[in-house]
Amino acid sequence: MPTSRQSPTLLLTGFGPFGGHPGNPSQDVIRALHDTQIAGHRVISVELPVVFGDALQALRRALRRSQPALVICIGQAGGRAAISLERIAINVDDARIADNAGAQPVDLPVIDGAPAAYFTSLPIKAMLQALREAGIPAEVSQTAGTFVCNHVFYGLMHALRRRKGVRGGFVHIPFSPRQAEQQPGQPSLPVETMIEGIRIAIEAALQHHTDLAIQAGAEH
Ligand code: PCA
Repeated sequence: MPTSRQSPTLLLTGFGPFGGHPGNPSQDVIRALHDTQIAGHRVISVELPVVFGDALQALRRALRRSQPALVICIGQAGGRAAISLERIAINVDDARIADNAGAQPVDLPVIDGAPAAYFTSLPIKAMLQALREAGIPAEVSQTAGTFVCNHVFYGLMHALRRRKGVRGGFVHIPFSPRQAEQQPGQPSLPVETMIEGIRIAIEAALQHHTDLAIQAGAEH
C-alpha cells in the first residue's frame, strides 16, 4: 500500500526456538503479522535472541529504528492453555534453564538499581475482553516468570519510561500443536488461532486508551 510508509508503526517482537523445543510459535506469529496494517498502524516485526542481555540490546535497537507508537513483545509459555496478557515485569533474572548462549543467571537484577517492578501499560482487560468475545482462550497473567521473557518485558518497560505516550507490554502464548506432540498432556493452540488472537489483541490495545475494569485476578 503506498500510504503504509507514513502510518504510525507498531513494534512486535518474538523469539526463535529455545530449551530444545521445535520452533517457537511467537516466531510464527510475528512473521505472519509483519508489514500488515492493524487499526491504522504498520506492524514491524523483529525477532529477539533468547539470550539475556543480547535480547535487550536488540530490543533497544528495534525501538530506535521503528519509533513505534505501541510495542508488544511475545514469547512462548509452554504449559499455559490460553493467550496470557502479562500484568507485571519484575527486576530479576533467575534462569531454570540456560539461555541460547549457555548463560543461567541466578537472582541478578535485569537492570541494576532500577525499580523492583513495572506494570504493563497495555489495556490488558480490554484486550482480554476482545479475545474472549472472539472465542479465543485468554487470561491475565500475574507473572511473566524470571527467564528471558520477563527480562525483555522489564527492559521494555524501563526503556518506555523515557518515551512519552508510547505504550507497551508482554503477551505469552501456549505451545503450538507440533510442540505439544512432544510434551504429552500439555495444552496447545493452533498457530492460526494465535496469529488471529494477537491481531485482535493489538487492535483492542490500539482502540482503548483507558482500560476496562473487569475482573481477571487470581487467588494464587
Ligand atoms: N519464552 C521464554 C523465552 C523465549 C520464549 O519464547 C520465556 O518465557 O522466558
